Amino acid sequence: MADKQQTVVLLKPDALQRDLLGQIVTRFERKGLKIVAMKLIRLSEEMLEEHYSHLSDKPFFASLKQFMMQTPVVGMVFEGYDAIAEVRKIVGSTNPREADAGTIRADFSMTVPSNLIHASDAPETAADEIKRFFTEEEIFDYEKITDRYIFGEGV
Ligand code: IDP
Ligand code: MG
Repeated sequence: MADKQQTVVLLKPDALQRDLLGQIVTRFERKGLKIVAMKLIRLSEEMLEEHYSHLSDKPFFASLKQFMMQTPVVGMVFEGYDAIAEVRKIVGSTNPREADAGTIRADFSMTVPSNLIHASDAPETAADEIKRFFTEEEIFDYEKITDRYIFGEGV
């Protein structure tokens, strides 16, 4: 039985400015990933210092933080079997010009700083990011009429 997981996606300011929110969300919906949380978030510098702490010594850190604060971002939690890896697969590599065709980053973007989207990369980071960006009340547990067709026996 595969592992049912939850993972965080942030649609970055470039996705919002370029009116790509709907097209991006559609890609996850059609895969069968369930939206269990969704809201606009105004990111603070403190949140970004934590979220991108692995990049704090990089020369682009300040501009990355500034970029992420230009507009609200759309914060989402998706649920599904192996959701963390499946979402990363749909998102594609960090560099959109190295990402596989058919991924969001390859299909809609050109450069690393404007790669449209964040997705958690491991169970530990997904758990941290859910806590960082969402309260328990903002994460929903509900049945969809399509669950039985999408998940089948859940293998
Ligand atoms: P990821 O978003 O694919 O997980 P990370 O290495 O965690 O990639 O980097 C986080 C984000 O930081 C990237 O999505 C990108 O927006 C930005 N970033 C990473 N490397 C660079 C760089 O070399 N120049 C500018 N921005 C970068
Ligand atoms: Mg990352």
